[in-house]
Amino acid sequence: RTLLPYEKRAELATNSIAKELFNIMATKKTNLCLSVDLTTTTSILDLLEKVGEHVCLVKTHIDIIEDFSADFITRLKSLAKRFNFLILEDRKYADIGNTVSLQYLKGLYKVAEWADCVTVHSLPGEGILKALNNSTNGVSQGVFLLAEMSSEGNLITPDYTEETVKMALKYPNLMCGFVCQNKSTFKEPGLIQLTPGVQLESTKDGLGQVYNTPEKVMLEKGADVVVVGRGIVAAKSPESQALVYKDVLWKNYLKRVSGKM
Ligand code: UP6
Repeated sequence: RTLLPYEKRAELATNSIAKELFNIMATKKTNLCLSVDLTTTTSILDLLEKVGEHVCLVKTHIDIIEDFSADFITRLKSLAKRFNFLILEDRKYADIGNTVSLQYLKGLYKVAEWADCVTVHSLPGEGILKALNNSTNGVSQGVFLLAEMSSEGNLITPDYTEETVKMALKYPNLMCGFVCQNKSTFKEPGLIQLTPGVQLESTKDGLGQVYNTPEKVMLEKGADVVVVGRGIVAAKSPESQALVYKDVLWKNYLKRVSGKM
């Protein structure tokens, strides 16, 4: 899986968002996902004006924003269109199917109306995927299922990871891929490995986050799309730092698919 170029893997994707994301990566030559973990709409929009051209995916935590409005979503969507990136709401749904369906479609944020894809825990069982599968209203959407986490001491076991992958494979039309840390987690080349916990500056934060380098996640750990948050967002110049991450990730991607590792 990890030796195939993204444009080939686009052809093998069974979910339309995964296909689009592979194609965006191949076209823009970036596999950087920016996690915009900021709490005001202007700070997010200003940052995306500067770095939108360098990313394939923007990951939001919509519920940390203090001045959320429908207008913010309009602006975010127009940036996504202008710069050709997709939007992942990192909600990490983890309840019974019925509740998750309501959380996805309703409430203040109406995630289903604007997010191309969302993150979901497998913990509650298959009903969570059934619920999301039935909540599409005919629009394209995708799910990244959490098969592993980056944080120290997390309770996910190898068995849980394996069962998570099995569950996902029953929903090929819904599944974009996995939030995971290792290349052995799944084999299917049409699915995407989204890997957070990446930074150049530090190896951990004070609250359990563990970081690997861009080179390690690309060459050893099988990452396809790489999530960077504070490595860019908290940098002195987020714009130039985004470019640094984009370049080092792409260089290692090219090395990986060239087979000369
Ligand atoms: N995230 C992780 N690890 C996981 C899953 N998700 O860090 O296993 C998310 C966090 C955060 C981002 O919720 O938004 O990825 C990482 O941010 P950071 O680069 O600032 O640590």
